[in-house]
Amino acid sequence: MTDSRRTMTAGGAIFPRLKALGVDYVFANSGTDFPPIIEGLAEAAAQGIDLPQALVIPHEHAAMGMAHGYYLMTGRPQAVMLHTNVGLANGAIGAINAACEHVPMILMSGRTPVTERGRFGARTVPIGWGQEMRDQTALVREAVKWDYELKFPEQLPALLDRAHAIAMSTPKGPVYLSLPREVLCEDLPAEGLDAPPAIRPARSAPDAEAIATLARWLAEAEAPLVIAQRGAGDAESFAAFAQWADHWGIAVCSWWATHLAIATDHPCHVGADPSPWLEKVDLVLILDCLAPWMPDAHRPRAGARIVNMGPDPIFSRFPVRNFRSDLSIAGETAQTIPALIAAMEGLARDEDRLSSRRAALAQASAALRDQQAAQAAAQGGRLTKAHVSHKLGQALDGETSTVFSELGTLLGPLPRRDHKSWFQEPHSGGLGWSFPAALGAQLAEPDRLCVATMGDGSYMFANPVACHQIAEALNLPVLVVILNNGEWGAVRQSVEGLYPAGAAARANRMPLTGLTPSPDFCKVAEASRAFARKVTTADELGPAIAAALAAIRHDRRCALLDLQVAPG
Ligand SMILES: Cc1ncc(C[n+]2csc(CCOP(=O)(O)OP(=O)(O)O)c2C)c(N)n1
Ligand SMILES: [Mg+2]
Repeated sequence: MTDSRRTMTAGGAIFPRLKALGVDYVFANSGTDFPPIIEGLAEAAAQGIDLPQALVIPHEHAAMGMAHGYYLMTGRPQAVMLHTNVGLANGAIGAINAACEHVPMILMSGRTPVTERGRFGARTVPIGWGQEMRDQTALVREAVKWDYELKFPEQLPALLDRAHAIAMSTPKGPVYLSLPREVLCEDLPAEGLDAPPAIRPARSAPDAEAIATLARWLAEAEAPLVIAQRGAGDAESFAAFAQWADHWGIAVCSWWATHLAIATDHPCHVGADPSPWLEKVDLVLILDCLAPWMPDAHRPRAGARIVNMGPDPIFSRFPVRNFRSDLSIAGETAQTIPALIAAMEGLARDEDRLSSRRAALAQASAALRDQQAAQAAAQGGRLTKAHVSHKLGQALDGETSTVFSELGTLLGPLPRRDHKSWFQEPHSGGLGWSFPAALGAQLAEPDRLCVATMGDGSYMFANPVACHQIAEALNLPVLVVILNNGEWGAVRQSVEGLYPAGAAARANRMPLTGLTPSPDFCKVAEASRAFARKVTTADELGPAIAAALAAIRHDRRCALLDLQVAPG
């Protein structure tokens, strides 16, 4: 309990208020704007006030990635506290990723002192002048749902309540609060900082009439297809969705899925390629997809009904997104799916049609898995992304695990079955995400096996020295699997896609895509006393994964595998 007679610095008051809002950790990277925050935090801790744990995170991009991963595991609000404009700039990619994936977080950074003298907290070092900006918030404004700069200390609790409510309202996302040092240095009463949130977040419920229409359309459809990118909601709605797809014989496609919506070996899962299905289906339910297909290459059948459903079904924040929507249904997926399933109960069913549809889907889905198994076979002892995915899948079988993939292992060749078992890099593509996201997930669930798989480029974007330091300091034994092809393969493939017979594709070494000489990534991991092993042949892979898992289980050490894969 906070004491009504006491005061504390506004900087310190941030922490008890965040605790009351349900924040477990503050991912922090401090600077000269932090004295009132650090002093207030120490004071509050000494007084036995209930606080979130404040963690030193030695790179802002890692702090943002950890908050992202922690949210994916828990669904709880996140807080990240950075240093003025420069820390905020380093965290900006994380804000862009969080915005794209609807990850709620209260992002804060100090504001360099406004005053030059004569006020407590005024500028004391030249960076007070050097870090001043006319509009610091501009660094992240496009990525956040709301922003504000604290003006008076007594505003702080109410502003945090508002920030939290906006971040957690549908569609969720990051918000930003700028914190000038002089204001943080002022005192405010400690009383009431532990009161419950003053503003509850608004959760959009799906419109019942629209749900009834969709239910009718789906029941009537000859060949319906769901394209799902951001999962199927929570554990219950995920399970219900799988049963529903089977019950109604509905194809589910995971084109560029960042979350798992359905088990990869579910008989209705038709894989990641929508093209063969789009041509024949008469209804497409786009379930929380920013870009459900590639308009340049894919075309839904003429006359097919197209429905967009998700927290923001028409993605109003994005300037250009012109996928047709005959029906748009807003709501959190964990609510819209059960509502849809309930609305379809009792609707007329043509059992013969449904069972032949189910059988055709099961056949297509099995054929896809056979094809993936053939691709995943070791090719002359060389490692490929598909083979690594297959072997990792075998090793993870029976484990409660989550794989974060960033140009890493492939969904399908790596079977995934559970809600929260698979996350792929956000569509905003701010690389360096999977390693810190796995660290955040591990912090949330210490007993889960958290795996970060990524390309060699993505590993370097993650500020690996900082991430390994965090893994050791916070005892987060994640498995890091680098699919090291010595290049930015995605960039090379993109050039080859646009200019297949061009000069760059024909060059011995394509410009601006090579990453050789490849660093000895094992030494980077070993610098923070992680287990590390480099693997060059397919034969070595199984034993290396087993040894890495043993180091994680028995010593609770972070483990890294540097896998020399063939260019894709
Ligand atoms: C922060 C950031 N910088 C640059 C890019 C552009 N980019 C997209 S994919 C890619 C290459 C990724 O290389 P790697 O992780 O090694 O995977 P690979 O394509 O080789 O499998 C780059 C540089 C990006 N998405 N994000
Ligand atoms: Mg690479």
